[in-house]
Amino acid sequence: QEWTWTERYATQPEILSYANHVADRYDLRRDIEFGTRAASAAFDGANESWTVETDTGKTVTARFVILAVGCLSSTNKPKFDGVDSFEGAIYHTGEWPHEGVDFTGLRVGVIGTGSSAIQAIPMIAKQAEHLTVFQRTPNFVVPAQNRPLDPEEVREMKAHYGELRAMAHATRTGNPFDVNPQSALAVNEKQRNLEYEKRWQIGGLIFVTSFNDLQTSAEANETAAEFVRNKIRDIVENSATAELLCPDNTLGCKRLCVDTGYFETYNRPNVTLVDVSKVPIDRLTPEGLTVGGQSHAFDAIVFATGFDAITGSILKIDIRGCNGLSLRDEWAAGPRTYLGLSVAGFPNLFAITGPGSPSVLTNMIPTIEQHVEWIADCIGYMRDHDLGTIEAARDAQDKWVEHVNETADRTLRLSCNSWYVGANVPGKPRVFMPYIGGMPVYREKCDAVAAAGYDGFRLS
Ligand code: NA7
Repeated sequence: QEWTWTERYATQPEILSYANHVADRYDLRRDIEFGTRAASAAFDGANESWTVETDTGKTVTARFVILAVGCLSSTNKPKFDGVDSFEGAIYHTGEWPHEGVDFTGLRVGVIGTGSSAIQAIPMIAKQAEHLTVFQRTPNFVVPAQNRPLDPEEVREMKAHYGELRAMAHATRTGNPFDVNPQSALAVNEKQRNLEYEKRWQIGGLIFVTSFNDLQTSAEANETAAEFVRNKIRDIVENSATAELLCPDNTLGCKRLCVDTGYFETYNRPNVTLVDVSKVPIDRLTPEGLTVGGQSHAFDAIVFATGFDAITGSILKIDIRGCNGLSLRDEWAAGPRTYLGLSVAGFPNLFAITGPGSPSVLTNMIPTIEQHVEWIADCIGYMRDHDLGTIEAARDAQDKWVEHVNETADRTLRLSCNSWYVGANVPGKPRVFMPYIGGMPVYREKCDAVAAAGYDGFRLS
């Protein structure tokens, strides 16, 4: 109630101010060690405790370790040959300099066309002398329709936070927005396009729920995909560029992107699109990079190449459970968890939005809250019952992994090379990592497990 958001999609400085406000409001700073990286964590069975070693040399012991390392926080930097030889500046969208970057008058190359690139490209194009975008896979993009929030609208929302939250908890994605219960194939083309147009004008991810079968029927999905392609063809003046920008995969298979003026940017005279889908980037050179033997000279290159998602930041820490069991080894063929919260062989270790939980397929804030509350209750239960350890039972974990896989198999989500399946990181096992069953089902399952005295866990 004390905080007032000013835009529909807040900018980075506003979100950072909010995080600082929350830290001050709840006096959190005294519990945080900033600038500290956990390098390893090992469980000591005799003492039923964890030892965490940090890169500052400080070692900490604790009964419980909660991994809250983020699903999209470990950057993916393709190891192009010659990357160290480039004489200009290299940036990654996930590690942007806090002081900002001024591209005025520079020749800039952007590698990638995911959400980060789609937001960065229009801004960079306004400053750069020339911008060249290297696209491996075109993405479906819907407008953000960002705008300042009306103070009256903010007052109204604040008066109903409780109800909005309750609505959010009742939906699959944790967003209290309108999911159309109809099939896209149950209405004619004109009605379909009216629905798509309505949602296009509202903006944002509600486009994916225009109809109830866009994620399960390829035929239904194609109607939405073609609607977006026609928008691209309307906006982009050069028809060859427009066709290159038109995706041919399933809409919503990769995460739908949200833009402000992305496609319009390709109408600028200082922007060029280079297709690297068939002929990849060969290497970086002192002057820039080469594709199919052709050189492109730059003063700066921006890697908008995404993240080693969901498991990347967890596996960067050398985690050892019972008898030195290594989490990296346990997950060599893909992550295995019970409810995304716990791993067999790793007592008193919890993950927030871990693999096998709804995580990135939902509105992250309420989803994180659900895990925090569940874990806090669990630790309270252990204290009240004088218990030393809790860990997933292997058979419960196996069944959960099977359920997560089966649920994903029933959708179109496995049909493309997304970061949900780790396809953007060479060598990463191809496994659909988040749980796609939706928040209400998942929340119910977690609550039932707790109510049954932590069914599927081993407690001692
Ligand atoms: P994404 O969505 O993973 O996008 C990364 C982009 O970088 C994507 O277009 C990739 O193409 C491209 N890429 C990655 N490696 C290469 C190489 N080697 N050559 C050329 N192009 C490459 O990351 P974002 O940061 O944009 O977004 C991540 C999430 O943050 C987003 O989904 C939201 O949830 C917020 P590809 O598609 O793999 O062919």
